[in-house]
Amino acid sequence: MELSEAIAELDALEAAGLAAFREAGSPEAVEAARIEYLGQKQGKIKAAQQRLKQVEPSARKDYGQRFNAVKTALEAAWESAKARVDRPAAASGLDVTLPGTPRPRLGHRHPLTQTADELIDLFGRLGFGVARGPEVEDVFHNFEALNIPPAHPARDPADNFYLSDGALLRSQTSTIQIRVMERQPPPVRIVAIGRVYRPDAVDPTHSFMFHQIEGLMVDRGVTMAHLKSTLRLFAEGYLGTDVKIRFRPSFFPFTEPSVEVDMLWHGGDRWVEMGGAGMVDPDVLRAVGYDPEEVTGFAFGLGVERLCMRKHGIDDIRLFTTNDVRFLSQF
Ligand code: FA5
Repeated sequence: MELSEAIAELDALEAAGLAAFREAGSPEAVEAARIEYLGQKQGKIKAAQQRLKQVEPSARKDYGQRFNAVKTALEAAWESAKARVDRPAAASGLDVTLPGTPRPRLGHRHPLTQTADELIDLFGRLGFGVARGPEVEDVFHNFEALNIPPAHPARDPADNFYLSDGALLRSQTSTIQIRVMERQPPPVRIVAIGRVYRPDAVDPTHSFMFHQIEGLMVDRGVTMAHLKSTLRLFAEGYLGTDVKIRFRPSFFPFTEPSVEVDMLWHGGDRWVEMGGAGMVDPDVLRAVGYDPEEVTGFAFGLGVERLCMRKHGIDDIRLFTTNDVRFLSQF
């Protein structure tokens, strides 16, 4: 074979091979071009190499040189085609060095929801299960079963949100004590968290809607000592071991004796009431069918907003309901 003819074939092979790799748009197409041109068995480069034997011996050196150049060019074209189809984003003109789109801002649970979960968790570790009750209550559960007779000032329409037909928005979570005891025999050890409603004048520590966490423990031999140590353990667990709380004698129609529990407020210059508590009145136990000669119990009802405020140094209860993200995003 004439050298010029053989070289012309190599030129044509190079041009066709380069075009094939340039036009291959997918990993499959690149692989097909590789097999066609660079394949070990039947590739066109292999065939061109074998053609060396047909070239006159004196021209083999020139043919060999040109052959090596074509082979190197096709291998390089294969490498760059591979890199191109492996990175389609780069080939499509996407500039990966541009600043990204900001991640969407995720919301989170309201501080009071977080507080409720923490309180339930803490009392859970002290052995208290969780109970629930309705926010729209009847007069029986909100007052009567709690020893609050019809003429009692706590029933005053000015102090409650009455709806129709002897129903009202519950003014305390103590209603749940009754509902739990109606449902199950002793022993009982539960907490219940929920909203309560009172037409109180609003100030930094009072709202007309707030949350209470109610606790109830009824069993043989439950005493005031159990109540005090439970509340102290809870306060230290939630507010830290350096918290200062104090118990004051008080009165509730459904507990005897009764106490109020205060916590030293942030700043340390005044006491704020955390909740009410006491030993469940024997009449209340009797009304739900428990035998006060057999079992005794304690109950407490604590203000959830105030606990959260004391823990996080919040100075105004209204912040919980004004939906200011500068406040909410801190939790
Ligand atoms: C009661 O509601 C009783 N049911 C508590 C109780 C339960 C006593 C079981 C005995 C046995 P009191 O009205 O004091 O008690 O309210 C309890 C707590 O709720 C208060 O100490 C305070 O922390 C919170 N609280 C009361 N009123 C408001 C209000 N307007 N805004 C925010 N928190 C309040």
